[in-house]
Amino acid sequence: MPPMERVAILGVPMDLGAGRRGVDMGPSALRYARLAEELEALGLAVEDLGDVRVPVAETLRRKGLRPSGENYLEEIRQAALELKERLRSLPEGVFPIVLGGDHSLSMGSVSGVAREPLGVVWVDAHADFNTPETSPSGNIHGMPLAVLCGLGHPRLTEAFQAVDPKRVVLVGVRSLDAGERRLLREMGVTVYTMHEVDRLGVARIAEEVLERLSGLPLHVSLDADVLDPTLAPGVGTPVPGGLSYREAHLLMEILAQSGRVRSLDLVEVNPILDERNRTAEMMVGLASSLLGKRIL
Ligand code: 5AB
Ligand code: MN
Ligand code: MN
Ligand code: MN
Repeated sequence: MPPMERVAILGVPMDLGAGRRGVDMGPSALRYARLAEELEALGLAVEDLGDVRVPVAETLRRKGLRPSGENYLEEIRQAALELKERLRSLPEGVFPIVLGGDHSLSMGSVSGVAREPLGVVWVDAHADFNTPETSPSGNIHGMPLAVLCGLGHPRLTEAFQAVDPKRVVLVGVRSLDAGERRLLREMGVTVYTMHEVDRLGVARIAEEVLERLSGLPLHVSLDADVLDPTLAPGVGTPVPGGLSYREAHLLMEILAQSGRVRSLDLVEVNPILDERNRTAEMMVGLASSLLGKRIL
């Protein structure tokens, strides 16, 4: 199947779910890295729909709210709900790319595109499978995948539970908290850690992912911190030992060749921590590969 011909870009300038400021500027950094132009060069019709509204952290701090714990839960819920509604109202056949912003936005993106049973490929150094009980930080960007699978704060699960944990695959994981390790096992989520990347290689893993999620349309949620921090320094929670340039591109290329990818998140790009926007540029390159850019 050829790639989708129409792409809609939607930004979510949110940092309320992260422990460090600055990731709210990720959508601008990705636009500045010429995301739309790169995709247009592939022959796609690209429309940028602007940003979802997200409150500025300082305005909330003034009200006595704090970044971690459940304090920003309602604000994050509201922004993710707006994202979900905007994605629901897109015409059939449009490929949405959601620009973050911290990864808590994926509660809205995945639930917004899950109008039919869906496979989720979560490409991340972390599993984002904490609940308020297991989280060491209280930061909601460490919880969205658990919420999507129905675990976590009821205000979030009632709004965003959207996927069967058996239809979720993680790739690139190398940092898990004790509680989320247990939850992943209990829920039967498939996890390819960096150990498997080293032993099996990305090509074999990508083929296994497509096989496990066979017959399903796919959503790819790409967290910039899956990349090795030497390639992608502009992230709030870097972990050494990540995907190489070639591994990351190969993963995107094999997923693209399946013709089944329907939507994408590009998240956790923090331009304040970056070097001359190279993390955003890396993410734009990966998006191009996922949407069908080929060498020959
Ligand atoms: B990201 C940590 N597990 O819950 C937590 O960047 C880090 O969206 C979460 O993957 C990282 O705070 C969230 C320690
Ligand atoms: Mn993440
Ligand atoms: Mn991460
Ligand atoms: Mn992060």
